[in-house]
Amino acid sequence: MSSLNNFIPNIKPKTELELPQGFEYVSNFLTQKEADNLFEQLVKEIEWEEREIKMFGKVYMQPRLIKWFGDKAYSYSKQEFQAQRMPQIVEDLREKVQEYTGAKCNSVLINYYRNEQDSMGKHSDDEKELGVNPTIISISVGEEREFVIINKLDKSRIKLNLEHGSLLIMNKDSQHKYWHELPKSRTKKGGRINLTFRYIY
Ligand SMILES: O=C(O)CCC(=O)C(=O)O
Repeated sequence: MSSLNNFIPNIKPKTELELPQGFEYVSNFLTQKEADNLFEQLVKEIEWEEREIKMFGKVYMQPRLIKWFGDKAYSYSKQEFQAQRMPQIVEDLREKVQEYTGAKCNSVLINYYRNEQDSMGKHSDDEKELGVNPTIISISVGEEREFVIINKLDKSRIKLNLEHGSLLIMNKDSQHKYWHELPKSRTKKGGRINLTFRYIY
């Protein structure tokens, strides 16, 4: 039986945040219980990978653990991912996400930020395999962390706390106009898992 309730609860996008066009945030996409359960199961069941990344000719360990699942192989930031079937709990979440957004997703990148030192640098999800205006759907569980949206033209920054059980949609031309990042935190943080569902062509 699915661990996720197919009923979409009283979800209201946080319009008061005045996010730029192409961003929509929903704080309570998952119930507290669903979000707790998802976090615990993913920590336990996923075979997390620690990967290297090359920057300015040097090799570093990525400051987070990752896992990729998808119907097709994918490469991003010079990382290669083989096609791999989603575990049931992730499959259930994909269905719920697709139902809410109307977008079709055939892959998911999962990031596990172990503590305040783990992070993701400034980037946009604009690989050609994602299509012209990709829809990226991001689910966060675990510790709340700050997510920063940076305007590519004027470099202005919008900060958004991604809460336990929340959903963030990035679509339209958002990947062309903005970068996003998940900076290290100055305050102590527990674990956080983020799943970004995408469609790979
Ligand atoms: O952890 C996050 O919220 C950001 C994830 C992200 O930027 C990505 O997977 O491209």
